[in-house]
Amino acid sequence: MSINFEKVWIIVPAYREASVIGAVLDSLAATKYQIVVVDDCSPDTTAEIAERSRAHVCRHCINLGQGAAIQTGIDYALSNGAEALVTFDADGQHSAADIPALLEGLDKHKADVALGSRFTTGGAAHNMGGARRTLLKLATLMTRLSTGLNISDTHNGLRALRAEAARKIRITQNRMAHASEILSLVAQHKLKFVEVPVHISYTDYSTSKGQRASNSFNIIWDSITGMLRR
Ligand SMILES: Nc1nc2c(ncn2[C@@H]2O[C@H](COP(=O)(O)OP(=O)(O)OP(=O)(O)O)[C@@H](O)[C@H]2O)c(=O)[nH]1
Ligand SMILES: [Mg+2]
Repeated sequence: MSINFEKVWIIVPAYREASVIGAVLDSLAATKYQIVVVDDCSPDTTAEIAERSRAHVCRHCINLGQGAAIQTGIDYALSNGAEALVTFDADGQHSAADIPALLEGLDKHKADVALGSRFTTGGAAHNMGGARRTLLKLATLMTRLSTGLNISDTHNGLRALRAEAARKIRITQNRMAHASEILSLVAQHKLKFVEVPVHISYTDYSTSKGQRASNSFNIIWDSITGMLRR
């Protein structure tokens, strides 16, 4: 089934991104896709800025984490007739120019999920530090071993899902472990996936605000306790 691009929804989880979200939404507004920003109870003007764009805006009344924000966006998009969904960070690290290739990945390969990869041929992680690269390579190896999926990247927030796949992938990990959970669910439901090269930028802003290496322990802990709860 080919994708009706007007029924593609871009899901933008956002927390304290007032200084960059305007530019991110401008880059997305130039496309023909539908956009939903999920403001995760930001104490700044993230939601107000998003409301001035053509994006739909959902607001969490308490801060829950990126995983929960994505699940809210998925629910909203599915209830508005989405045929495909793309998850796209609000902090300026993702590029709208990568979205057509992700959707083409779904279309051409009849895939359920298209996973963005910084580390496959043609992908890039601009200005990524060496320590983070090593940590991500290690995390990718762990994900390959735990899920059996032959992937080159993990914890990459740029991905596309068909609506049927998004209905099967219910995220219960509210915080950052959702990225591993999504890959586990892809394996569990035997969803067909394809990797697509994408470009992720590491700016001074994203590095100062983004994830610390020490948060890896929280992600591993959340993943283990999440698996035990299932
Ligand atoms: N950190 C964080 N981000 C959230 C939250 N809720 C939504 N987000 C959004 O989730 C996206 C990813 O968050 P980041 O902290 O940048 O995580 P990351 O991109 O995986 O990690 P870095 O590569 O270090 O930037 C951003 O668009 C955030 O605005 C939250 O509670 N905490
Ligand atoms: Mg980031």
